Amino acid sequence: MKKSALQKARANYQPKLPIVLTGAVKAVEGKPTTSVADQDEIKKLFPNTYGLPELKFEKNPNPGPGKPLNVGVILSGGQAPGGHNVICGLFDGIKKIHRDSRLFGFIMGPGGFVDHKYIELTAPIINEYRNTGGFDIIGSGRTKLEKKEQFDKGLEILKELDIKALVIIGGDDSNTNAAILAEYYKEINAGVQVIGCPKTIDGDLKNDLIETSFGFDTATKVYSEVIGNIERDCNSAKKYWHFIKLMGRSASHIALECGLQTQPNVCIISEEVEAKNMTLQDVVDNIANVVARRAEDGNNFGTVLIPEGLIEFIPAVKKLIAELNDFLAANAAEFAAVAPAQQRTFIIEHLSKENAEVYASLPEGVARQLTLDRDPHGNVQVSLIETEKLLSEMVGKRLAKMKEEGKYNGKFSALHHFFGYEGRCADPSNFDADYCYALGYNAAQLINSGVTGYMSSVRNLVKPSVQWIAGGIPITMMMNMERRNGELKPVIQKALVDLNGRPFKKFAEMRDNWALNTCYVYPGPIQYFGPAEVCDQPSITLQYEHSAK
Ligand code: FBP
Repeated sequence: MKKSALQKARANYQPKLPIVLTGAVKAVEGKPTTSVADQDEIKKLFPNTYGLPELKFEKNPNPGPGKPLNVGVILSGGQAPGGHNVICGLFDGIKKIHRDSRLFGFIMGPGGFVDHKYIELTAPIINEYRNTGGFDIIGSGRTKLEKKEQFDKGLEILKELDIKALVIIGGDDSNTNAAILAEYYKEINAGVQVIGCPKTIDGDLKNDLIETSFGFDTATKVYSEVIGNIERDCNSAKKYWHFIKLMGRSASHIALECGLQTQPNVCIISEEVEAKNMTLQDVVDNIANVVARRAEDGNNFGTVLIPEGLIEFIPAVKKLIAELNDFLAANAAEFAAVAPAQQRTFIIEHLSKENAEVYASLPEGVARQLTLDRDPHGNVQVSLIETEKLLSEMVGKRLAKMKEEGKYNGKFSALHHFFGYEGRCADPSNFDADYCYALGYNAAQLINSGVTGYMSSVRNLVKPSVQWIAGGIPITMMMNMERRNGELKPVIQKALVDLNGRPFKKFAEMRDNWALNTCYVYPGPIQYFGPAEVCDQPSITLQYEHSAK
């Protein structure tokens, strides 16, 4: 396959490991853990894997002889930069423990595990993918691993290949399933360990011991580069308002990080919209006011960042979605039989009065999307809702009204963008290349320590990578009970933007200035070679969250 000059040069990059992982390690146990909420329920559901201690690796001056490890790996859910390096680190880690260790990759996500589709990942294959973006080494998928039959079917292939450990690289939903699988294999004495790895560009799988999910750093740097380019265009032509929707299914971490990097005129944070109990019209009015104030200074241009999950955070819409989820889960067949043209009326007739009114007030496209198929984890597919167009249309209408009232006298011409897929498979930044390689290498050490139901944890990430701390945390520790598809289920608690956290507070201090004055910052493309201050900076979110600690 033809390679670009950068690809060839990048293949030789040697990710930097935390110093502790450069030799043999021993796992030191910390305190027993409890789940973040609903302790009694989670304990009951995970009798074999609840309450395990945190683990931290330390150097082992007297290691015993290593044994060969056969390991399986699955990439699950949306792509995130650095996934290949997790697999490369895992491969190198198990080979270091014993050169006869073998790694098997299940094809196209959890589905490949259940259907016994796999390849052995050998050194020539691994070497082709070092430091590259994408998940194409084995592919990914969103099949939800949750049923006993799937676990049993998967176990058949694990037994056949003599695989003793499975590494699941995924987001909160996939790691929830990793915990359920770990519990089940422990309960039936299957002799298979399950280890999770924190992946998602959305940045919402994090806590004190998982400081960030991998891929967030690279994806936000790619989006920020392009937002910066748009801002510069916008500031040159001075005639368009750019409405830019950014991926991040639920939490607004991506929008906030890109906002901090590029200083746009408006950056909406869904969590704030929810906390302030705002309506869609409130959000629109806020943007329209900024447009009008800028127009007074003769500035008929600007940039607006919109998080993908906004709609779901508007309290009235959130309530509506909750009722719709339960209703559609319970009446799937009946709803499927209704002709598309009648579906809106059918829904309105079956919802509670309050939710029916909200549903009826939504533009046709948004209303339709809310009733379309959920993803396998029961989530509304928010990336398909064109919020950027919806908002700009509503802002246009509001401005027209303000004009009539003599409160606005400018020009409003809007352009729309959606950045998501542009960043999910980018070549990992140095940060993600190092972090991912360390996560994979560390997963090999967790397997070698014999534990199950743990997530690979590498932290102290604002320090140079050699100073990173490596260990593992029980996945059950991150869980609480939530309603999914009409039922209460144990799931990893999503980390939303903390409105009391430093990243949001810093943003809130500066945004009024950014709104009126043009304060754009142009981050430029990710740099892989050059001085550390240009190439190795972690995200601003991570810096604000951890540099003060
Ligand atoms: P994960 O949580 O699986 O990492 O996915 C992240 C994401 O990129 C979201 O930001 C987005 O809403 C979703 O995937 C889109 O997924 P798909 O391309 O499968 O529709």
